[in-house]
Amino acid sequence: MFANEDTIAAIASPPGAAIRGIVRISGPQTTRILQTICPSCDSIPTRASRIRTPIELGPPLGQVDASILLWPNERCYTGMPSAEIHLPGAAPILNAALERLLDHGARMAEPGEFTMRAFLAGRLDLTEAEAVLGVIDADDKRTLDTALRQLSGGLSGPLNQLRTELLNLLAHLEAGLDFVEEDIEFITQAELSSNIQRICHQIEAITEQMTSREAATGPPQVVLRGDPNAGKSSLINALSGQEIAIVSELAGTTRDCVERTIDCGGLAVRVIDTAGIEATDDAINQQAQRLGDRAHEEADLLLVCVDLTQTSLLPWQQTLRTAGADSGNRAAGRPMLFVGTKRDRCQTLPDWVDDDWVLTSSLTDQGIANLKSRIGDRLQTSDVAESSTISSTAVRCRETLAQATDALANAHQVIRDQLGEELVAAELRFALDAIGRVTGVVYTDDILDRIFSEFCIGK
Ligand SMILES: Nc1nc2c(ncn2[C@@H]2O[C@H](COP(=O)(O)OP(=O)(O)O)[C@@H](O)[C@H]2O)c(=O)[nH]1
Ligand SMILES: [Mg+2]
Repeated sequence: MFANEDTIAAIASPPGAAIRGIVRISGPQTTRILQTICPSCDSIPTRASRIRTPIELGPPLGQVDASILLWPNERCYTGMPSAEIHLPGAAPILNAALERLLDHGARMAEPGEFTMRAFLAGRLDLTEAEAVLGVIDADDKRTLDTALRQLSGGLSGPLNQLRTELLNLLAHLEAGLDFVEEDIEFITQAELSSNIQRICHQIEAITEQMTSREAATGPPQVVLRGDPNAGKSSLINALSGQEIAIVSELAGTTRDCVERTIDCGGLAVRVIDTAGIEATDDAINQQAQRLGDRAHEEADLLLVCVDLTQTSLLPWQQTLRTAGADSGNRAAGRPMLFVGTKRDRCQTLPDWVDDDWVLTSSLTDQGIANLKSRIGDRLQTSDVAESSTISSTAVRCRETLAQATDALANAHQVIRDQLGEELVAAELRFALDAIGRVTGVVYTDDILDRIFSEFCIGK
């Protein structure tokens, strides 16, 4: 565990050249250390302020102009005196400034230590701290949105609400225990039972929501399916703007699944090209079919590719089409988009094409940008993107929440078996403790270590 009385410092801006860089310092010695490196500053303000002053970085740099944001007391993110020193963003300058702080008594911050102090100071709860990590790590817009939603209390809000309700139930129950001789009842058994059940179901729903997010690690998968020669490999090339899959007029060219991550309307998406669907005796081709089928089953979105020069829809295409129409374009639970290919080769559109179809030509790039935005739209509105939990929180919390629902189920059983209210109260306390561990109302060193060690230094 980190020593909380130390003064810690680190470079807080990302590595690499930038106009400005930030060195952060936090701890009881903050103002004393600043005084020593700001020779021309007569006195350090006692209120939050911005100070423009040269700071002394020693040879060969000498004095460099800095802008210091200072929080001299505990009314700050980390709950103790802190400052951000804004400097020109060159690595030698930032390193020299950090070294000066270390020379004068600060210690190098551990990864995540600033955020951990904010948590210990009650500025953030644990799910919010993990959201800070999510914001730092987010590599696409969707992850960033999720992290930001969590930061604004997406998970802890409902859980804290349930925790308060449980605390109230427990208070009623315990009040009843105090007056057991007088036979005063503060809450009826039936009320207690139904409230416990309701809270239990709500926690289960939250757990389910988190699990769906956890399953969606990595970008959503978009799988190209269709007959041999439908133009799937040409399409992945057109979507990625690169020749990554072999295109040929010979049917059966694609055997391995070729994959590429593509930006679809701000969403990173894994697009996978597969072998054309066909019945076959050839062993290699059979394996290609199995690979294609597996990708199909794991797809978040299927692109059903149909050659627009075809005279009619084939039976399997017809089946998907009907299934799609019946259930909002979902067949066997898979969202799908119908893509007409080789638009440049057909003069008049066939009658089986309707407004839902995306029409493309990989030769002229017609419809390719539209296809990307349609893919982005479909995935952004799907369940995958809805949940407001980042996956590190999901992993940590699922088990703990299961302990809470187990305890509540036990409490319910204890009431039915009339085993006594003391036992019910004990189970409720257990459930409260578990929920508290998720939001960090109750925490252990082990949980803190696990979460904050994932942060980068300076955050
Ligand atoms: N004119 C035209 N030909 C295309 C288009 N897309 C694919 N083709 C041709 O159709 C044949 C099969 O393409 P390919 O991408 O290998 O199909 P796959 O078997 O579904 O992967 C090749 O000869 C391509 O050049 C297109 O948009 N326009
Ligand atoms: Mg192919």
